[in-house]
Amino acid sequence: MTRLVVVSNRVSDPGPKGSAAGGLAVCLLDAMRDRGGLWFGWNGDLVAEESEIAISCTKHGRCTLMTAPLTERDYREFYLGFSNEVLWPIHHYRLDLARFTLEAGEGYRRVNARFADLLTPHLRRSDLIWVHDYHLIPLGADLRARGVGNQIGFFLHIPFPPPDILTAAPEYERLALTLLDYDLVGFQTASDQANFSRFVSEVLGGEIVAPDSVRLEGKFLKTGVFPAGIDVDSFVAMAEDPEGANKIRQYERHGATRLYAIGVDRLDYSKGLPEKFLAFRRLLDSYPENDKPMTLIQVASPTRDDLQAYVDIRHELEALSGKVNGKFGDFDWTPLRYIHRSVPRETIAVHYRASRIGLVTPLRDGMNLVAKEYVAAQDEADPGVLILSRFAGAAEDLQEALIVNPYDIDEVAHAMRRAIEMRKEERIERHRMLMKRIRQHDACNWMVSFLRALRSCRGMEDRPDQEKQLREI
Ligand code: GDG
Repeated sequence: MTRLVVVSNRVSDPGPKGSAAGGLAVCLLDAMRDRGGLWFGWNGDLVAEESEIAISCTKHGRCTLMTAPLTERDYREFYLGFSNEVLWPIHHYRLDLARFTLEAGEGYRRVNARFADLLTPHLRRSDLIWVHDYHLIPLGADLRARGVGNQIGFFLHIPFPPPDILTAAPEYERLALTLLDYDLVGFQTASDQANFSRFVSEVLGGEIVAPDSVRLEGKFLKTGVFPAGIDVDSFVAMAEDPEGANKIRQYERHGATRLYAIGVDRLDYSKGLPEKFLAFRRLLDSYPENDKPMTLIQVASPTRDDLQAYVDIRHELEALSGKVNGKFGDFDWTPLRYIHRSVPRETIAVHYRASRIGLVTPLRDGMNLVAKEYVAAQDEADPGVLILSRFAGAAEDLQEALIVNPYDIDEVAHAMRRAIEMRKEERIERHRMLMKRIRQHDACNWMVSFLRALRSCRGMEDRPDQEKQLREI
């Protein structure tokens, strides 16, 4: 059978099922446990010198994890610098937050080239290679330069913005050209795919052959839309855990309100957290004094806190949550429970289930798996309501959510009020449709449809010289 080789910046720890963060990791691990495969990437460790970099391999059933550390300099230039201070903000339409330096660009190229150097000797002729996300855009081209003629696919988890935004990034043209070395490039939504095709035609001077293919300088590239999903059944099981429900009942007995809204986000400026807090404050303002309509629980797990933009947003949220609690809090009520640490996945699942509202309001998001997890966790006989930003990729599919513009504080506050007052029959009907959609696009369908599309792309026969080189490695 064809071996699957997955390459991502970080490799997930394959703990017990359900412990990995994100349905993506869970599904990839499940699939690789079943069919065997190789997962290559950074193990999270840092070393001082490049000469100290060595590959380590661990076996988990039929799945091999092959990892390597980065140097401290790589971490600064490749990871924090180019990946997270250039590509992340630009792909999330935040040109104002992008910080470009020559060292960062050079570090990005260096680490991608090194990944290719480390991986190439371990590849087999028939491997199917799947590269993930914005850290590794040029990896396909780096592998081709080393004679790798296998089918190589790339999936972008984050948005692909319109050409006007991307052209503000120095070097983006060169970077986008490297995408043409893949056989298949996958996007979360049709609008990301269309933006990419426009970039190829308007900026690079290529041709849009069809909505799912472009041509440039004799290279032909297939693109596709593959919405990322979650492992629905494992999430349902976690949310239904009776012990979790007991815990919730205990603290409900001590609180002033039984209605909760929940938000779970990495603490990232793309997630629209200050706007969410302001909308919640607007909701509380709209009720008569002394009414305690709802508590907002916001888990904001720490992320990339070596970067100034992340320190700034943390300070902003601390100030805002303090203001809301200062103004509306009471002896028996903390209106906004802001949790700035990582919480176990099982705890998140039972809190989704106990919350009348799932408040998912990013300013821009590739997909947003939290929206899908919230839906999966609901009690189908008395479900909560998903409020979802129109700028999350998930909104292309989850139309039965209350779709909002996250910049419009009044609109979000109004949607919260509507969700509080929504009759059970309407909640059940909306939830039934949403459940159908998240099952249609679950993690396994995402992976299977991507790999099927990749396999049907042109193969080695197009590159006989590269095949020869590969044999010689
Ligand atoms: C990228 C794209 C795209 C969060 N806090 C905790 C925790 N989480 C889990 C959530 C969810 C995952 O992390 C976050 O996934 P999202 O999809 O919401 O967002 P990103 O991390 O930005 O992911 C995104 C995704 O890739 C997949 O393609 O949807 O657009 O940006 O699973 O539950 N998990 C635990 N503790 C926490 O405190 N255990």
